[in-house]
Amino acid sequence: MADSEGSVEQKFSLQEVLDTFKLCLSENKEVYLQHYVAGWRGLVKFLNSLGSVFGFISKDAVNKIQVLVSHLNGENGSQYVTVQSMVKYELDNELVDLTKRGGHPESGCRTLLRLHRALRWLELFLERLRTSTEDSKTSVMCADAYNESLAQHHPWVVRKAAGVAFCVLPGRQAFLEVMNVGPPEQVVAMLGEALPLISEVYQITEELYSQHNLLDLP
Ligand code: 1Q0
Repeated sequence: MADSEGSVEQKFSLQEVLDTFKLCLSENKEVYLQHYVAGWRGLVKFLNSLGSVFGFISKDAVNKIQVLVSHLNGENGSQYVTVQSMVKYELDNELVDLTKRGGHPESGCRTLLRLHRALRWLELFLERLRTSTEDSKTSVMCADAYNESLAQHHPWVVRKAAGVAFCVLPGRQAFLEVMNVGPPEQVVAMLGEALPLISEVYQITEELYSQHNLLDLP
């Protein structure tokens, strides 16, 4: 099937996501927006392969990716090269709704914050997956990670829908297989490699947002 960019849709591979997260950090530890967004694209590809029950989640993620891409490709795109430069540019130019939603519902800052919170879920979930045993349930790992992170930012109805979706996740073995890495031990090894990267990107963004009081953007 061809995607919107006309290229042939490829299978998800964990390696590919790992590579994009590797590219995310600059030498002085700034986060490149382009690669951050590419990492999410890879994850959405994976989510789509799990079936239409996850459609409402992937739709929201795609919307957010698109908002960020349009900033990147817009006339002020050069201000959006890194998350650090985006925060500075949007704050300096009063382009962020800080306390209630208003004139800037699609600021880069508030849009990225939603993905940033989801990255914490990903980190917690993948760590559970990495240390899981054969009889562990992906639905439980996923729900526990969600309740510890993203759920705190979601209203009841979204939490309920997410809970339903988690129940139809493939079992651990099938889940590891669709990652297209190889046998379970290899997936576990690759997760061990991916997690510190994801975690570092998360920490750097978290600190930046915290310094600028941006962690509760409406
Ligand atoms: C594998 C199962 C995936 C489960 C994903 C867990 C996240 C559940 C989130 C459900 C909420 C989505 C509905 C929309 C919510 C929005 O209201 C909310 C706030 O935005 P706004 O504009 O209303 O203020 N949006 C969000 O919180 C953003 C949520 C983005 C979630 C993106 C999840 C992408 C998941 C990718 C699958 C990763 C699979 C991991 C294995 C891959 C190994 C590297």
